[in-house]
Amino acid sequence: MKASSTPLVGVIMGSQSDWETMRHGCEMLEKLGISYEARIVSAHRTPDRLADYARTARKRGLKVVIAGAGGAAHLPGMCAAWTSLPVLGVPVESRTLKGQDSLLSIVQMPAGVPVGTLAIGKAGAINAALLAASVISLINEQVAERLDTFRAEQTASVAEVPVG
Ligand code: RP5
Repeated sequence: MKASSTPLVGVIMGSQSDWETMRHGCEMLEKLGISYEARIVSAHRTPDRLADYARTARKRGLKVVIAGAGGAAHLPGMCAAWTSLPVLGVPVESRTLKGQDSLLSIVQMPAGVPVGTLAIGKAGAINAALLAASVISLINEQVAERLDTFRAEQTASVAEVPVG
């Protein structure tokens, strides 16, 4: 799925170190059969790469961008500055402040350029993929069906009585 020539979702992250978190979102996209690409794009270390990526994203057929970053996490906001596609931000858990810095950096966008912000860490990465699937389900019936199946299976998997 990752190597698809026409990815629907772009998953970008500020550093290789973010992959441990972001891979969970990519796994969910794979589970839902949604084509995606994963790239390291840093707002401060590779600013030109970010500008190129975000400015061409819509033209290349992407429908949603998921951007994960930690610390002074300006990647999602800067990405949203360059594209009007939906941008979903995943705050990566940082060593020193446990991702609270990432969360506040991403969530507090001034009015006018939105970033849909998810939870810190793995849950946020997975939910970003599910939210991207919801967006794509508006124009893709197969994805809508897979999403409904996922939700039904998840519901069925919850035991009524705790064990142990
Ligand atoms: C951010 O700095 C990245 O998104 C990453 O979460 C954080 C630390 O990056 P490394 O120093 O591990 O490359 O840009």
